[in-house]
Amino acid sequence: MPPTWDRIRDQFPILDQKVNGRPLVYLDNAATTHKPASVIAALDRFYARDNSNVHRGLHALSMRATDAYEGARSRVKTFINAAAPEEIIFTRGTTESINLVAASWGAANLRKGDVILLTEMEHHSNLVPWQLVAQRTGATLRYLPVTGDDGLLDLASLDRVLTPEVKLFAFTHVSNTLGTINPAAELCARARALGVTTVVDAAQSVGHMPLDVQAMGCDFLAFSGHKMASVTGIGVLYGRRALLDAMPPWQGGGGMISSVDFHESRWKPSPERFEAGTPNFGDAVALGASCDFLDGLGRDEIRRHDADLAMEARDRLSELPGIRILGPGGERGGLVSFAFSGVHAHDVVTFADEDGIALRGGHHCNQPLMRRLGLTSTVRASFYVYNERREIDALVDSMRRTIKFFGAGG
Ligand code: 7TS
Repeated sequence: MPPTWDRIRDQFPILDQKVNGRPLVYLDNAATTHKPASVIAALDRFYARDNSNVHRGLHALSMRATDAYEGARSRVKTFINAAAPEEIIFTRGTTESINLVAASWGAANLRKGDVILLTEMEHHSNLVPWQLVAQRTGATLRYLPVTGDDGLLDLASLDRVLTPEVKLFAFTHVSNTLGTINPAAELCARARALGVTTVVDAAQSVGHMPLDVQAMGCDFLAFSGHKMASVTGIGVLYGRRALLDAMPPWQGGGGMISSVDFHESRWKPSPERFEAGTPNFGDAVALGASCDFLDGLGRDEIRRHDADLAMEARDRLSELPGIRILGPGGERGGLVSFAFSGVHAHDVVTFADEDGIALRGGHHCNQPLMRRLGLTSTVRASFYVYNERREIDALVDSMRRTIKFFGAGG
């Protein structure tokens, strides 16, 4: 079935179920999205017909599997408008992609006195790897502040923090807690003007909106398949070719060498240099299928759809007593986070589950941001292509029930 908005829910088999006797309302898409039948079928077809190890054999199945794997790389290249397929490295996901840059580029380029610039809204995946490489190299971390509950980056402070000691600027495109869409092209241009290398965490953006790495002007970009209608265990690191060619391997093994001696080896260029061992070719094929699915729906249309739902949810929730809504009052990505005075996020989420609604409650791997905002946790509703307005009705009704039960909100 070609992807269409018409009867879109029918294309996601998992949605057709009841939870606690109520129709499932899945609003935990920032954690992971569901997979359409076309992606599941692509995976099934690959394993049923083409499975074989890639880049190794001269037999028919191995050649078919290699074509499928390299075809997926080309598909991802087009999806984000990279300049060449060699700029697409398959990883396990956003976390591994960022760790790759930190371990390889970081170790080769950072030393004592250098500064790594991050923002206060980073997911732990775009924070802890930099702490580790800072400890190893003697570089230090610095943060671009967030303005407050409206969750914008404090761009007025950028000149103060983006100084000549900064060697790398890593920031998220869309915040997984605030829903803020950061001005990635502007931030990359400001960094580039000072010769600063940029890493963009696109985990929450690439499946929700058009994304063009050349227009954005980033040096590296990381994302995960499972947050964009594809499967777990596959993700991407995009890197500009000149940078990748100058970087040392981060893991050694089969597939990444041009020759090996007892005491030293030579490396292949990117992408093989960074894909030691048998790569996850089956899931890469599924990622290619999810690119087809999302482009079939239209990335502008997806952005509009997800943002409209998130903004409507924000506006309707803001009418509830005792609620604190985080993130921008204007345009935002497809999610909304909130907190009730006097009710723990875990209680809210447990109550919602009784109503068949899947929400997330906690710190969302944003502990420093939570501290900055004076919170320990929030409740988060996050939307994707199959969500509908009536699910916001269900969410608001459930939140009303929670407030009534806990006597919260005054
Ligand atoms: N960066 C951002 C902005 C994220 O939201 C996440 C996952 C990651 C990185 C890590 O992605 P992974 O696929 O490597 O794990 N975010 C969430 C979330 O908000 N709830 O569960 C996972």
